[in-house]
Amino acid sequence: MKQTWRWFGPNDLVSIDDMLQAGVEGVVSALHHIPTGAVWSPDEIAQRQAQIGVMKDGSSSGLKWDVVESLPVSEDIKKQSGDWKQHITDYKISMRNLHAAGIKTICYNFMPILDWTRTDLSYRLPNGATCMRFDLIDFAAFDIFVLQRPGAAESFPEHVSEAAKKRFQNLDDSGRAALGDNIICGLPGATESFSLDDVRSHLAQYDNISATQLRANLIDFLTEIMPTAQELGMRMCCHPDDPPFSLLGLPRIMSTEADYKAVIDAVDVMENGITLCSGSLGARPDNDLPGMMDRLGDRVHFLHLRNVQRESNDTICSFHEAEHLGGATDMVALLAAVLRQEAKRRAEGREDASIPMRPDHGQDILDDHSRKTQPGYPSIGRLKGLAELRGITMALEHPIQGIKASA
Ligand code: DNO
Repeated sequence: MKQTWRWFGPNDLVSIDDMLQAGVEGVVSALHHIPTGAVWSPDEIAQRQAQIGVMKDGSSSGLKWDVVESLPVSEDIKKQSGDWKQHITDYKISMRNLHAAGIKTICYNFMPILDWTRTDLSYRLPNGATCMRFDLIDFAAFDIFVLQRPGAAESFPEHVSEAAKKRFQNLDDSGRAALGDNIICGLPGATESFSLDDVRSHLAQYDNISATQLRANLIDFLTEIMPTAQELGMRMCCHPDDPPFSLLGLPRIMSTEADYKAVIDAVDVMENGITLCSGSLGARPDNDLPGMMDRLGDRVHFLHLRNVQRESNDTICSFHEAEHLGGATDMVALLAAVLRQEAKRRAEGREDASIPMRPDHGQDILDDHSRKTQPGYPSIGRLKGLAELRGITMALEHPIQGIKASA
């Protein structure tokens, strides 16, 4: 695995110098300031590469921009509305520009309207660390009483709607406002932030788009871009829905192994790949992460390694972000599956035998509480996660263990 780290650009309070000291080997970044749908020009790409390449004192960092996360897919492409064909043409130009700059792995997602979603950005754990949490009752309270989406109350199990009513009644004005802000103001990396009215009008545009239709639109998008990806040797990797179930009545189509299998089978080329995010997928009890790595591994082009603590065993449940080795996913088993996949690729002579991974998210611990970085992306919490993942990997790869391609 290549140990990478997400960097939001020059405004990120975690610097290139910081990540070097964390032992990072490569960088994941995006041109967040460019509006979704617009072409990423060679100049803009080169500028970000230059920023990644230097430390604060002007010396070389030795780091490169390895993975784009994300080259966003426009709402028009997802809905096949408006200028969607032009957006696809422009998407392919951005792919070509990135390839010309030496970048060959692109992460994207196909979540309608909202990217990743949490209700609490600073949930206090018993030891004083804080983390991000998705509370289903809070989310239902937002959906039913703040957004007042028609049909919202009926879309949750009765006990959830009842609990949401009580929760909302007990919140003061600032609590009610915070609920909405956390959900719709956009988490880092999300392409947009919305007002309540924006959300309502966006939602209306999905009234006639079923999950089947959205999947067909994703397949059309992939059918369009894959010839370019194949020509360039560009690895495209679709990030799962986070959380991996429908929100606000919207279709979500990349939440399970079966979802990935359907899309891989429909556009069956190696460049049509996966961002295996153990945290997003791990929020569902029916997702077996080590098994998914074993079964879909040859298409996994990028790994997000993190863990969640589910707070019930229901498919749609509350959860919070656990330590990287805590929570629901057996991280040792998952890493062993990754190493098996890498050994197989090496035996096959694949150039992508080393899969880029990043320690995804982290709890806020120690000095993270005063630095106030992007929600979910603290320096020390991530460094701890990376160090733990690195330790396991090193132990599994040690000759004492004898991991073999055939194991
Ligand atoms: C959250 C992230 C997501 C991810 C996009 C990928 O931390 O993993 O925002 O970057 O969904 O397209």
